[in-house]
Amino acid sequence: MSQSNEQRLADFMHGLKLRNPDEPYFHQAVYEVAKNILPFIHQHPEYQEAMVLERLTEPDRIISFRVCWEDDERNIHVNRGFRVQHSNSIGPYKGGLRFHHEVTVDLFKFLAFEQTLKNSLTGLPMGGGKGGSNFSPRDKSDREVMRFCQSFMNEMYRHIGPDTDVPAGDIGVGAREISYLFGQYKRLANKFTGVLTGKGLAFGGSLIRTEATGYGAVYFLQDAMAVKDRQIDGQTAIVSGSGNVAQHAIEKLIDLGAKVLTASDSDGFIHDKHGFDEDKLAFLKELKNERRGRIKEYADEFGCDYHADKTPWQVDCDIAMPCATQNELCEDDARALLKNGCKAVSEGANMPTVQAGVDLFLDAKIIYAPSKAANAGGVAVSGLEMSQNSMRQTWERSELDGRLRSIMQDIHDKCRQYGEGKDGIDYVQGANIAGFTKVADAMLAYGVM
Ligand code: NDP
Ligand code: 2IT
Repeated sequence: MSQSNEQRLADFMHGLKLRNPDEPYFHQAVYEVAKNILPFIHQHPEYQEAMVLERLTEPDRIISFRVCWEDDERNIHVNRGFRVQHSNSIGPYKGGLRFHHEVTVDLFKFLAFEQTLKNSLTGLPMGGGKGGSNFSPRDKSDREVMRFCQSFMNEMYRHIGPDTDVPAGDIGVGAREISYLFGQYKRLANKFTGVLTGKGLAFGGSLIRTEATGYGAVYFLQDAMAVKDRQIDGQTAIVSGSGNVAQHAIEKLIDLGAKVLTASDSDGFIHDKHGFDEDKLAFLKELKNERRGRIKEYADEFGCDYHADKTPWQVDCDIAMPCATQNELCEDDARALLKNGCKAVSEGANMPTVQAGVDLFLDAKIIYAPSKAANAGGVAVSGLEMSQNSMRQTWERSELDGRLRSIMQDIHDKCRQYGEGKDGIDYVQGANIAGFTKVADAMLAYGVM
């Protein structure tokens, strides 16, 4: 990077931090984008003159509200709900809801900003948003989760709509939570519309939506490996997480012939030297989705190693797929992966790698598929769910999987177009520029707002 690009980045980040103090996630996400976009807009002064990046790093609006609910013992709890409506330049706000005890406005600002660029990459007409609550469904009964979701929607419903803002799931928000949320929206608004995605198949949900994020991250990896004449078959893979994204990344990796050695939750990870097979994956799904148990029970069931309070990144592998949470892969983890022979990283989670780790992967020139490109399959199929709802039609599984496959290939190719240099493909640069230009062009067209 030339001195002036470095200076531009430093100046930009200085201003952003002054405007958004104490928001390290948001700073991290914007830094990773601005690093690529500032040199790009220096070459395209129309974006600079219109202050597009400054405008794009200021959310359209942030909504915060009180959520009261009663537990099974009739104790009253007060949580906080959020929705960051980041940008509706190219479509209604669209993005998941996260229910987790550690959420903050900072977290949702980073996720909503990333979502805007990710959704742009899908090629579908969706803006970006994100929200949720500092409520954790863990250790709550179904009825408690239901009462919380209904109370959350009592306020949320006035801010969303099929042409306004269309939430979906994320950490802690799966099929059960979406069903309760949708039921309450329908009751309050007296409308049956595609206001949420990830719905059950009986009430407007789409086939392949459950699988889409994990499958999509593996499809992206498949295309990136094909550029180097390599394939997934016969590779060893390590995966973190054991929720929606991890389960379906593991499923597709196995399907394509990889040996998957690990899975994790917030208590630790299992290391299964024989690798997952269909039966073991079925056990994991039942454990996590039905019994809502801990990953240690997998080790107890199959007699493999369990490492409490550890992440899987020290395990030898060809492929690593972080599919749990942000900043779960630190600088030392990235060093260990490279030292142990990892040749490809595809991110199912959002921003799972710290910036220093990203820099190490880019310097080492391994395949590094950043989250906003690699995990876009989930929201892409959400976009297809919205289309089906609008048309009051349902498409078949093979049709939807085919569309997901081709959307991921298209995202890969766009990233390649903007990220290919003499040393290979920088997918971070490619994803950032390709995602940015579509949103930026719409903003230019609208004038100053
Ligand atoms: P789930 O709630 O289904 O699963 C989350 C998994 O991550 C669980 O195994 C959970 O363990 C683990 N986890 C959560 N927080 C932490 C933490 N602080 N430290 C360690 N492990 C943690 O969520 P999803 O699978 O849907 O989401 C996973 C990631 O993928 C997130 O980053 C999400 O933003 C991203 N994503 C999800 C999409 C989707 O369609 N669902 C789409 C695109 C991205 P535990 O049960 O112990 O909490
Ligand atoms: O991070 C994400 O892309 C998601 N949680 C999915 C969002 C969606 O609207 O399907």
